Amino acid sequence: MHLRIRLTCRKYEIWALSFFSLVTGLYVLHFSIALILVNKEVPSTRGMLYPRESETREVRSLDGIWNFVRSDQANPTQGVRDEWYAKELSKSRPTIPMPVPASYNDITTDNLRDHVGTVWYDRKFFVPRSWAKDQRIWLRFGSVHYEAYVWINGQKVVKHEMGHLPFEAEVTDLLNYGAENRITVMCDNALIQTTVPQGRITEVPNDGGMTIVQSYTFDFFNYAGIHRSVHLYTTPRTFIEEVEVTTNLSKDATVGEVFYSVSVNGSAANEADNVLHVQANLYDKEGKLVANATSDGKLGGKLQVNPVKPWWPYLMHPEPGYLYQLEIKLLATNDELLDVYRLKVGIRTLSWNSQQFLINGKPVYFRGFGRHEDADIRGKGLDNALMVRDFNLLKWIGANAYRTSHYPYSEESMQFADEHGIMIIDECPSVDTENYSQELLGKHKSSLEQLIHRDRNHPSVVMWSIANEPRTASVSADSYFELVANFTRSLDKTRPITAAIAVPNTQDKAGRSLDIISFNRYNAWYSNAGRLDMVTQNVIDEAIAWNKRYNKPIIMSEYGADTLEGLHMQPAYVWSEEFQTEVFSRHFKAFDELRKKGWFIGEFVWNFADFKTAQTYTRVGGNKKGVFTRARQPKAAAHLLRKRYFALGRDLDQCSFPDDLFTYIADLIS
Ligand code: GCB
Repeated sequence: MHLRIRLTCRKYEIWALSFFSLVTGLYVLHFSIALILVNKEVPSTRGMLYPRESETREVRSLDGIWNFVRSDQANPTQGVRDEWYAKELSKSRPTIPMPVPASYNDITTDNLRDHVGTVWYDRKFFVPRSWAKDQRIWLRFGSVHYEAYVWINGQKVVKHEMGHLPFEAEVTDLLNYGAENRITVMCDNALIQTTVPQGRITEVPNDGGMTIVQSYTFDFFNYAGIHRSVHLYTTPRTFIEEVEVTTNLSKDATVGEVFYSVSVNGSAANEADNVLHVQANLYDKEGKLVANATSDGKLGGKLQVNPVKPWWPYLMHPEPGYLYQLEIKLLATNDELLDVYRLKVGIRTLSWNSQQFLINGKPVYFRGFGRHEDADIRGKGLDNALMVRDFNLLKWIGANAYRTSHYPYSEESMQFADEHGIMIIDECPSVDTENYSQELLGKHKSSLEQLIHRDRNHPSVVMWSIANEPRTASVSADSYFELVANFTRSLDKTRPITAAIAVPNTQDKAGRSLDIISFNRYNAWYSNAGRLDMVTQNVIDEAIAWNKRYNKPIIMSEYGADTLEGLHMQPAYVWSEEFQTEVFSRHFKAFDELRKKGWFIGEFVWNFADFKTAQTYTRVGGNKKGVFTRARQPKAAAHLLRKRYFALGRDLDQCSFPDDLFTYIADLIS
């Protein structure tokens, strides 16, 4: 069989050979006329609370060194057909050690980096005898990119499609208690026209005959593997499956309200004479109880906090990121304690209109970054050291926001953003979307459903981004984005919707469906390269045109220039540190003009740090538009940006300057 045919059939085969139903349609035709798209339902996520220990729950990490096998590129389904999951992987193939969490691409010295298709992981673990008692055990993955199939002790457990998002399954009946167990994961990194994001797989000749090539138009490396932590956790038989929280503030911001609603899973919930109820306790940072309530059988209610400390962004208030702890206790009719779950809650309001975006009634001016989860060696694998360093740099430079370009970031980083008062524009993994289809629409909506389910309780999340640089000039984009935006709104009415658009405003068909318009443009780089005299007016003109067309608040969501650290040229020349600094400065001038208009609400540099991309002649070791290097050290422009972000903070939000913001030059200058 030709490789292409095998690959085209691959997903059918895997599904048919394993345990789930059949998916349809792999490659999608390019339609030049508008598609008739139907608003079909997408499956709803359940459960998936971040795994936390409590007096009723235990958590165990399965992170560490796993065994790893790559499939033959030409035969990606062989492992399923030959049932590699039925025994240790090493019995089928020689294995190599592989860290979890991490991308597998940059770990070895051979070309695993460019492998296309399936890879396999397994490891053994012990489950204590005590876990066999009256409780349930769950297996949870923080994320596997792009598609994952999981077995425990050779038994099917779960299949999940979509990178950067968590999934879980109950494994109570599959485990050996007080004994050894084996977990096997097959991961598939192939991106095709109906995955989110889209890619293409082609069969091309090479020196050895024919080979498979993965291509994609988006500008970051398609890192793959078990990217985030793997946990086993216990819950009682009847347990708190979901907690949803929304908040409100009185007009004078002195009284806060926390609305909570809880869903329960388990047999006790179905017993007619057992009216489950919830006791909700809210504690402040010092651990003092500030509000409590007991729900009725509807398992929801309201807590009132008076006086309240609202959640504020970094530099907008002397005490940013204030979080309360919400303790949810699930009780049976006789007040028997069934389950306890605790989460952090920030009390704040969001609102927006055709001019402004406001937090707690105060207009926000975003000063931030587009970023990537990306690092040397570990790729997109969760790395706490890197995460803490990045937040230190964000605070050092005076940023108050970032966009999770171009996919959901780790849950741990969302919690960190809550704590530090960094506002998040939370983006789903739809990047460079084109060739719109019904199947793609379903997956795109599902990615947003999973994202909103995961992140809805984070005070740091202030906006949903439903796409980056989709091809919105096409006729089909019109109804496609209307459906995506309306679906997003139906899931969360408390946050505005944006998308980062790059087509000319005259051609765009998505903006009418958004609440806030974000645009990406590279003046003096992709257009008029090197022409620093062609930045300021172009930025002003384009922002005005977007605002005129849609009468909505405008953000410049990307601008910047590739910069090789250590390359200096005076006068400024492309790729030099002087050039990046000048490009920024010319944009700042435009932004200050635009700010006077009242509807220009934010500036986001592309990018926070240098990052890896696919190999092309336009990229030297990756995309170098970082203000920081990939090793997270500042380029010259970082010092300029820092002065601007703090100057904006002082002007708009009355923050104070850090002591080391200005270097002493002379008595004459202050
Ligand atoms: C863009 C994309 C971003 C790229 C950037 C660039 O417009 O949104 O993903 O990395 O341009 O540097 O080309």
